[in-house]
Amino acid sequence: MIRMTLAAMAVVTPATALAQDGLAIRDAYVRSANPKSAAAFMVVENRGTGECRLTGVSSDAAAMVELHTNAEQDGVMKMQKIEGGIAIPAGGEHVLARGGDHVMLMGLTRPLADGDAVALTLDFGDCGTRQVEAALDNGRTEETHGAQAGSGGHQGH
Ligand SMILES: [Cu+2]
Repeated sequence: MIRMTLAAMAVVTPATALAQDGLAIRDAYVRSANPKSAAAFMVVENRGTGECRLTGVSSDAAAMVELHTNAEQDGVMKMQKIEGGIAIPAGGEHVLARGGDHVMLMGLTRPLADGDAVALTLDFGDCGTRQVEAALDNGRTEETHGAQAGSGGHQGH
């Protein structure tokens, strides 16, 4: 029995280790339309050989942090909590952008001003955690990820 367990671990461990080394987060920034809440956006890249799943985010800057997406409901775009996390495939990336998936910060411990940095801890489950600092930038336009433009009806971010 012990021999079988060791063999199984030998198969699983290398892929996991590579995946941990392969996560990169770029273009992180925060928008805040009111003193109570904010939304964080970023690109999560997985250069590893195994899938990683963003299961949750925590921050000292807010009482509650959730993964949200926008989905059309009865012709209106509405924010919804993402259940089960966001999978980032090996060799792929996931874009959190305005009008789409985002990190929602609710109950800000203090209002944010332009340039204020928010520290986020991203929990990737088996792939470990990552720290990212995202500065508030309400004037930012999403020229690099224009696919989200024109989705409309998304007030408050
Ligand atoms: Cu939201």
